[in-house]
Amino acid sequence: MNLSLRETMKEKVAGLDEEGVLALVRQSLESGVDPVEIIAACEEGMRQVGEKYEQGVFYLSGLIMAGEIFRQVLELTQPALQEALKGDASGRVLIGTAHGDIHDIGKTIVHIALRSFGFQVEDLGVDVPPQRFVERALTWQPDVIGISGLITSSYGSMRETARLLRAALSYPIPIIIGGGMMNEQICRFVGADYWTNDALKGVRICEEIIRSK
Ligand code: B12
Repeated sequence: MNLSLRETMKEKVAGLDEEGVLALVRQSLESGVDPVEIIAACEEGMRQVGEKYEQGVFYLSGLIMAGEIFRQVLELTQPALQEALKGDASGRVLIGTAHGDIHDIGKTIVHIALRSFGFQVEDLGVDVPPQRFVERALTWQPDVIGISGLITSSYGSMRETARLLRAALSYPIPIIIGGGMMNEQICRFVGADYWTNDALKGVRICEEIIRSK
């Protein structure tokens, strides 16, 4: 994707220009632009929407609109994304968004990417209580747990989820946390093993975990 297309797409998302974004995405897909790059450009636009919300330029309705725009971008790009991300990985990944958090766009991208690469994925949805992760992990015995969290107030429930999982499972379960604001410090606070703010990096971490088993 060239720089000007990337900038235009980012600006259209940040400007909540729904029709403009969708037209540009369609056009880009038709001309063979990598769907991963389309998602990345839109993700940057979403970050700007968040900044505008923080600055008081947008209200909650702006976040809602941005979520709706990205949902449609995902719908449009999903077939090309699945085609682009093929793999023959094996392993079970249990994912969900932390208790108290309802953001699910990033988690859905991770879900699509993991499945496309060949993983079995079970998605517990959003606002998942720690005990629900534990119950499902006990019956399904996943190889990896992935928890998504975008708001600061979700870090406590991520930490509780990790604590309960470690206490309940008879094997050491690798835990990855993901979301735009993740960093090493949050990872340590939560007691997770890995963190990322990039779905494909998450897939690579899962591949590495399975390979080293
Ligand atoms: C859209 C949006 C919403 C939508 C979400 C719609 C939906 N269906 O998800 C709605 C309107 C619901 C919403 C609500 C709120 N939001 Co909001 N939202 C956003 C926004 C603009 C974009 C998020 C997004 O989808 N990004 C695009 C995706 C693709 O990126 P991503 O999630 O980071 O995912 C990528 C990676 O991180 C990674 N990843 C994500 N999860 C995982 C998991 C694993 C396992 C792995 C491996 C990887 C991985 O893969 C993805 C692809 O690479 C962000 C801004 C931002 N900077 O993120 C604010 C933001 C997250 N929201 C924020 C806030 C404050 C709220 C509200 C509290 C607002 C309110 N007053 O009610 C509520 C919270 C509701 C709740 N209890 O959860 C703040 C959080 C600040 C904070 N420090 O806590 C942000 C940062 C905006 C801001 N800058 O102020 N929001």
